[in-house]
Amino acid sequence: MDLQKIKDIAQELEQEQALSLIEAASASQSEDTLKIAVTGNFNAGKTTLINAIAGKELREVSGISVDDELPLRLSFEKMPEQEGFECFDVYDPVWNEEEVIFYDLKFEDIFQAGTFKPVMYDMDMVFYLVSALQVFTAEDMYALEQLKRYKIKIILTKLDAVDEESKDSVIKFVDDMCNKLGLDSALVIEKGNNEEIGKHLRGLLPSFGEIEQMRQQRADGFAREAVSLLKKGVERKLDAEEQLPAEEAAPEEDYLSKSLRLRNRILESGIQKSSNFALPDSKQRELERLIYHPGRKKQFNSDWENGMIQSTVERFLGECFEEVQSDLIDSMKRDYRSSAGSVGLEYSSEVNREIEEIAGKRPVYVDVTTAPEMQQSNGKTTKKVAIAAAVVTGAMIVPIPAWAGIAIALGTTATAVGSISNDIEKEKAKIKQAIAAYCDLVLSHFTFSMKEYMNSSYNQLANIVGKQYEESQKQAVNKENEEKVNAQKEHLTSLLEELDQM
Ligand SMILES: Nc1nc2c(ncn2[C@@H]2O[C@H](COP(=O)(O)OP(=O)(O)O)[C@@H](O)[C@H]2O)c(=O)[nH]1
Ligand SMILES: [Mg+2]
Repeated sequence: MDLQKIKDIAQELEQEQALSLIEAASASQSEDTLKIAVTGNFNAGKTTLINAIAGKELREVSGISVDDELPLRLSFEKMPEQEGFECFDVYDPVWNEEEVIFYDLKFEDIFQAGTFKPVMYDMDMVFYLVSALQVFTAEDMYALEQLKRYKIKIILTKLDAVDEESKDSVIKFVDDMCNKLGLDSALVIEKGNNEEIGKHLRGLLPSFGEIEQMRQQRADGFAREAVSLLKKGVERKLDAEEQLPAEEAAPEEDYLSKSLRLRNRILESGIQKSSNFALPDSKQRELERLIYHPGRKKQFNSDWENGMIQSTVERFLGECFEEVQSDLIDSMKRDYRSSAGSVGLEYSSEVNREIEEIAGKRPVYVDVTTAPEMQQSNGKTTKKVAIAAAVVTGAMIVPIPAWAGIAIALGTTATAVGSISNDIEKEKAKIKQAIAAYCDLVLSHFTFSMKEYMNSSYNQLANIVGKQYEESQKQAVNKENEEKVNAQKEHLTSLLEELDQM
């Protein structure tokens, strides 16, 4: 198995447990010295056993747990100190031949957050101590499960502390348990002399050939376990990635404020455009001429009354509107291009269509109504022509007040430009004046409504552009995310294939 490759994958996935398994699998185990971990539950008799092996009290045995107590290393030749251990070198010709090192390890020295501590990476064998007073506790079962890759020998301690009549049943229970766990039967240590213990333990040591095989098997076991952990990890990640594209990606934080700025720029262009809008004076004179001359010729008769003003004013305003409209469309397109920047280029043909849609509705509508005959206070009957003009821009209707209002304001005799009178010549000047005032009013209302029309058109454009910008940002981020997710999926799938082949 390619341990380096597995390690790389474990590192990439930040799988601590697999990483520690790989460390354990790849620890250098070429040395001849056999390393044995003496471990087991608190108070099981580990230190007592190590002392017995050493033939002297290396460390005081105690019924109390000392948290900062360093694990103990016992070797039988002069060896360099090992950091994190309390090291003892004991000369003993018998053990020296064996080239073995014992470690007195509490659970805390072995395990950390469900993984092995590095001290376990190159252990060859585990002497697992079980106290006869407390056989196979839950902690024991957990530890033995974790240590299953090691060659384990169960050592039963404190049997001397058990009632004579219970001993056999305790031993039987321990043997059955060992059997169930697939372990050799336990070594029972009666409290006896050190030489005896030494002899027993030496008998448990594996031969050179066995050591080689054990090491290989353990390394393979660790590596396989790491691979299967990694596979599970990759599969979980792949599952998680599958869920991702469904979520809408959030664009950069400031995209909304950018979109607001964009809207504002366009709105400001509209406000500026509309506040600068004015019809030239010549338009008023033109309209006055159009109304006055045909009216006079026809003596303001009923034909004129019924149609002339209506068609004249309507057509005139229609033409004015067309000029304003095409100018507005051009300026909206220009302002959009300069405000929206790169987004503007990307969407310009779409937005140009929208602009024509917004501004392109035919909006001019002028309504002229005839007022009923009215009785004047001096008894004369006057027929007034009330002219109501309205400019309709899209959904917006701005009515121009009825003509009658102006006529009244102008004075007593000429009640209206459209008054049917036999004495038109005499009233000429006043009629002219009234027509001028009428035209002025019509055109100033037209101007006002054109300003509104521009503002509302720019408003709609700003909305479209803002939304478009937000949409384009979202799409860009979504696309980027999707690409990332796809690349990650591809990568994970290839990792899974590699792990499958291991
Ligand atoms: N009766 C009896 N007591 C033992 C035996 N082994 C250890 N003890 C006692 O159990 C206690 C804990 O032993 P210790 O070696 O410190 O256990 P550790 O916590 O596993 O290191 C001490 O009081 C020892 O004297 C044994 O085989 N028989
Ligand atoms: Mg101890």
